[in-house]
Amino acid sequence: MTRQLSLFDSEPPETRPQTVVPGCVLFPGALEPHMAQLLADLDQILRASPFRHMQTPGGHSMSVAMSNCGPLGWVSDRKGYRYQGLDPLSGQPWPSLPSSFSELANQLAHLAGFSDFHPDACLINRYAVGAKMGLHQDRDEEDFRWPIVSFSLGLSASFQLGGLQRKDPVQKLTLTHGDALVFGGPARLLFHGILPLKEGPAPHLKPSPFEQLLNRTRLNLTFRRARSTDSQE
Ligand code: MD3
Ligand code: FE
Repeated sequence: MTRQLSLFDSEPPETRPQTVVPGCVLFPGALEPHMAQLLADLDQILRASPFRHMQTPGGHSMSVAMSNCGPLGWVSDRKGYRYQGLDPLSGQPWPSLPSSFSELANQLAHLAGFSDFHPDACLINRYAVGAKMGLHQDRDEEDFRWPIVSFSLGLSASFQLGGLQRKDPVQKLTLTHGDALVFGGPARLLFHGILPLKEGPAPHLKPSPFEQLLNRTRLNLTFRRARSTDSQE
């Protein structure tokens, strides 16, 4: 028996997709060929809907600054967590989701075994040194059959991946500039978080002000299907 030929067989082993746990696939460096376009598009999005520190329902300010693009954006305030079509800062719709982003997220989801993923929300997280995201589950979406796709840019972070209960043991994974991750199926409701960001070696970037930001910070994009596709597609 010969095993199935993979698209990635000609690549060095460190850039091949890795299944971290069932339903969670890491694509090391998968964003690298698309980096210039991704960063140019992001720069434009953030001019229209800049990063802001949202309030938690408990009244604390999050250490991670956030923005969104796409038909829906994730927001948090004293009233709770939800997806909404308008940016509360501008009162305008969130910037549109560039097709270059959604096509790449769709391809990676497909390679991880999730076909026909059409995200309607992209949350953009910005971590300065010291910023963190505590262990949590992503449960604000209507249909957990859709995966979440994550793009990591800038400084490396220590990602924690746990189980279906908060008390379950966690494994650590380093996410670096250019990595993509897909979480679906049995991994979709796993607890996860980001340890406080440390200063670190800077990725290779152009001298433009936006790219230089990535020498001091980490950005993470998560592509989500917030509203169910049942009865509309
Ligand atoms: C595992 N963001 O925005 S992305 C988030 O790096 C979030 O900013 C982190 O967790 C970050 O909600 C981690 C990786 C990720 C995203 C969604 C998941 C991991 C996940 C959903 C289920 C399980
Ligand atoms: Fe999350």
